[in-house]
Amino acid sequence: MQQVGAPTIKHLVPAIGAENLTTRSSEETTMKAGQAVLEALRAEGVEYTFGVVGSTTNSIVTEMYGRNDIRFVDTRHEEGAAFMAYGYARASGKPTACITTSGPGTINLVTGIALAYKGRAPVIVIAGDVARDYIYRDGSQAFDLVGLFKPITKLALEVNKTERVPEMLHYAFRAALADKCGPVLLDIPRDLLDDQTIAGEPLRPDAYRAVETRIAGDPQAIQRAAALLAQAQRPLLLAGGGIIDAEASKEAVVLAELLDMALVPSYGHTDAVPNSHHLYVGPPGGRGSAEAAEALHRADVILALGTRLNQPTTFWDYRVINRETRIVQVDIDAQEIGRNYAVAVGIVGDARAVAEQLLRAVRDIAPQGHPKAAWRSEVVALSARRQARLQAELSLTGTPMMPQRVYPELRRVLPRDCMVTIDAGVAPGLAYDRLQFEIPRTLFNYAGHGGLGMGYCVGLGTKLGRPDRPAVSLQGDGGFLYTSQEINTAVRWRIPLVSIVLNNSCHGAEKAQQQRHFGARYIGVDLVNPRFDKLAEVYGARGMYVQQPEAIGDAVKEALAENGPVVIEIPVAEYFPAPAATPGGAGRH
Ligand SMILES: Cc1ncc(C[n+]2csc(CCOP(=O)(O)OP(=O)(O)O)c2C)c(N)n1
Ligand SMILES: [Mg+2]
Repeated sequence: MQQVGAPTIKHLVPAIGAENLTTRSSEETTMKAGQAVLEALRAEGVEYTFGVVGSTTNSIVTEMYGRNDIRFVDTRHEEGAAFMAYGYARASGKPTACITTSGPGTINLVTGIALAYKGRAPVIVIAGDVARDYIYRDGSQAFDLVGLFKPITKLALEVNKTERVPEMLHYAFRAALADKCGPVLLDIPRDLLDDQTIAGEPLRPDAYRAVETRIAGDPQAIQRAAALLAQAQRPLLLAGGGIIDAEASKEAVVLAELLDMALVPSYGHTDAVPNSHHLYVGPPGGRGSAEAAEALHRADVILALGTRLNQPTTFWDYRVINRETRIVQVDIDAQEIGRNYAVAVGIVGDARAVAEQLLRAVRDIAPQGHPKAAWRSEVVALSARRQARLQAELSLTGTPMMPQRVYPELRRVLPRDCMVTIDAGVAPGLAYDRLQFEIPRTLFNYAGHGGLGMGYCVGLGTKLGRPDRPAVSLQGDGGFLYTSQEINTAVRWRIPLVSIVLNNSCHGAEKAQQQRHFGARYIGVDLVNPRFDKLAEVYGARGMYVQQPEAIGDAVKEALAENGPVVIEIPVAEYFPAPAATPGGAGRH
C-alpha cells in the first residue's frame, strides 16, 4: 500500500473581506480549475480519490501527477471505486471522493453510492460531464446524472460556472457531513474545467461549515428519560450506529453499568459496544442470536441510543419488542424519532452528548446507580447460553467442513483491532453472531443496502482508511466474483487485505429460499467456480486453499503477516439455517 504523508493543507486562510464570498480573493493565487477541485478536497483532508479515468476528468486527475498528499486509486471498474470509497470513509470516519467520467463511468457508481447512502458515508462524487454544448440534446455519453443520483445521495447538483466550483464543493461537504453523513454528487461539465483557471485561495472547512456539531438533548426530555431508566426493572441499551459515528461507546457502557442495562447492538453495528462486556448479550436479527431477541423481548425499558430501531433488528413487530415496553429513543435526526415504534421519550441529539447528559441525570437521581441483580443474572445467563451454543460448533465434522466450523478458528486468531467486512450471503452472514467485536469501526457490511458483492472492495477500502489495523473480508463464492477484478487494484496498490471466500458452490442464501418455499426447484442458484486461490495467483496476489478447520488459524495468521493481498478459499458445505428464533416467530421468511 502506498503510504500517504500527513495532510499538508495549503492556503488555510479564512475569508475576510473577500469579493468572492467563498474563496479568499487574491491577485497572486490563480489555479487551474482541476487543481482548485483538488485543493478543496485537500482542505477536508481527503488523501485518496477513487475512480477510472475518462476524458471529462483529465483536467482534475492529471493535477495529482507527482503529488503524494492526494492520490487517485485507479480501480478496474467504477463500482469497485464506490465500494472502496465507502469502506475508506466508514473505517476512517473521514470523507473521501470518487472521480468518474461522463455517462457510463459515473452510472457504474450507482450501486456503491447507494450503499454509501444507506450506510451514511460521506463520499463526494465528482462526475466530469460532457460540455454544456452537448447536454440536454442527447449528446454522446450525455445522461441526466443529477436525476439518476438524486434518490441515492443527500444532494446532487450540476455546477454551472467555473468560478463557483469551490463554493459548490463547500456545499457538497456541508451536505455530506451534516447530521447523518451521506454521499453527494457534483456534476461538472468539462468546459467548466478544461483550460480554465480559478482565482482565490481555498478556505478552511470551519469557514464554510459547522465543525463542532455535538447537539445536546432537550434538558426536560433528559430528566424524563433518566427517571424512566432509573425505575426500570429490566432495562436494555440498544446500541446503534449513532454510537459509532458519535464515538459514544465508552459513555454507553458506563451508563449500562450504572443501571445494569443489557447491551444489545442494533443489527450491523455489533462493534458499537465491546462484545466481551458482562452485560453484552449478542446481536439481534435474523442472522443474529436468539438470546438477543429474547433480551429485547423481556426488556421493560429500552434506551435506543443512536438508532432508528432498524428493520433487521426488530422486524418492526411487537413480537420482538413488546407493546408494553417503554422506549427512550435518541437520534440525531428528528424525523427518526417515533418513526417505527411509539416512544415514551424521544430525544434529538448526538449520542455521546445525550449519553453524558443521561449519566449526569441518573447520578443525580441515584448516585450509586440502580443495580438490578435479578435482571443482571438473567442477562448473564442469556449470554452464557449463546457462548455455549457457539462453542459447541467446534465439534462439527464433515467434508467439506460446515461453514460454522470456520468461525471458532477465526475467533481464535483475528486480532482485537481487526476490521472485518461481511458480504451478503448465508455463509459470511454467520459471522454476525459468531465473531467478537471490541472496537468501533471494525465491522462493515451492506448496511441495509443488501448488495451482494460489496465485501471484497469495501474490505480494500477499510484497509486504505485504517492502514494501522488488520483487515479481513468474508465473502461467499457468489459475492466474490462480483468484483474480483479488483484483485488487480489490490496488487498494484499493495493493499494487504486478507479475503476469505467461503465456497459452497451456490448462491446459498437464495438456494435456501428456493428449497424452503419453492419446492427445491433450483434455478440460477448452483454455481461452477474457478479456484479462487488460483485466480488470486494469476492476478499476482497470494492464494491459499484450506480444507481442514485446524489449518484455518495458521493460514489466517500467515496471511495477515503478508505485505500484500491474500485470498483464502475455504470449501464449505451447503448449510442454510433458519433465521434466528424470535419470541412469537417474528421475522421469519
Ligand atoms: C446485487 C445483488 N444481487 C442479488 C442479490 C440476492 N442475493 C442475496 S444473497 C445471494 C447469494 C449469495 O451467494 P454467495 O455469495 O455464494 O453466499 P452464500 O449464500 O452461498 O453463502 C444472492 C444472489 C443481492 N443481495 N444483491
Ligand atoms: Mg455460495
